[in-house]
Amino acid sequence: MKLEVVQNKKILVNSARKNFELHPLWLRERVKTDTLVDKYNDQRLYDPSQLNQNLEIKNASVNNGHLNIEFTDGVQFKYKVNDLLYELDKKEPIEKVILWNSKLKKKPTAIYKRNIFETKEMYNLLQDFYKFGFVIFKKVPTEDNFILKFANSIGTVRPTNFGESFSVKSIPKPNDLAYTSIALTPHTDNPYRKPIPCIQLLHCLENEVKEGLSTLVDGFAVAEYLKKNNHDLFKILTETKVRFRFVDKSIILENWGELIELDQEKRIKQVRYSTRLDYVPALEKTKLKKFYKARKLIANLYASKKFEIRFKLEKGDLLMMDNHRLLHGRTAYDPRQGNRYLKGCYIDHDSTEGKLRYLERKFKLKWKK
Ligand SMILES: O=C(O)CCC(=O)C(=O)O
Ligand SMILES: [Fe+2]
Repeated sequence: MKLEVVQNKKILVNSARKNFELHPLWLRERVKTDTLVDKYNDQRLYDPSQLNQNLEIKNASVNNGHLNIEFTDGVQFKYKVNDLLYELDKKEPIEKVILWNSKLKKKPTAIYKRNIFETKEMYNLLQDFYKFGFVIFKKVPTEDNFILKFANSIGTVRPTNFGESFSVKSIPKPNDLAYTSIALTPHTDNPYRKPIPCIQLLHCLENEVKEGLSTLVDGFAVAEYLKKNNHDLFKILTETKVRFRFVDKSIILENWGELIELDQEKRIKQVRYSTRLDYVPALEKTKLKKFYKARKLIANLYASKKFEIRFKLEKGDLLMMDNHRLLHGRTAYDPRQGNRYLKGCYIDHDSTEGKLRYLERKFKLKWKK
């Protein structure tokens, strides 16, 4: 990508768009002098919509990696060409998603160390998180509630009515089946919340039982498989909104959504699945017949050996997973064999994306030369 000045006043960029002329106002909005933007936070001190619509470039030249411009309103600024090119070519920080199934060779894993959150390794791990929908950190200190420190070092914890964090262990009179020792079939967490928590962290503090294995499934891979192999049933799952509901003593939470939600470009955006909490609407019989068939098929795919990975969370392991993409579960265990104690919490995609952009800037990754 190249930037050039023509006749002292036209700024042309040559990239995918050949000889693309930059609008003078677009450039003027990006002027960063002390009078126009706050020097402490980079935020504009004026409303750019009020700039003169006929503003033009009076004079421009490129020198030593800088673009010098004088505008017809008298404002002058020296841009770094790289900054402009970077912005013009800016992509989302996230690389391509890699769909996986039970043949996944290597789980994305890292050994935790203090200050990992400030390293290039963390940048790569966050990329892995977006590629695979999960990462496992090993040897995370097993102090109770370390998970909150961990989560707040990436972004900000998202508290719920279960608190800032929650304890996953078998207890009497549980308000959720997670707090028992029975098997949990593949599910996404909390589809009844508005908004649904984006990312779940589960930190294993104790695991002395033989079973209680963790299961993970790539919901996007299953949805893509269904789309390819049974488009009709895929379609009904993308068109039927189901009600999800959680009831406790002092709160009733509800939200509606498709088991497979598509975005405007018809790409898979989010999956929801929780057999414990879903209420199918009373649709016309033939429609429901099809929906039930589709739901059974996707449930079988989620639970199948073709898609599920199964592993034991060891003491100190911390699993971070995308709750909009992956399903998780666990096998049943016998609490008489010993303690099994996980601590969980949620963060949102803002946290991971924000950290990725920050690390990208810190290490000047993807920065145009
Ligand atoms: O016990 C487990 O491994 C998982 C429990 C669970 O599904 C959850 O806490 O969301
Ligand atoms: Fe769960």
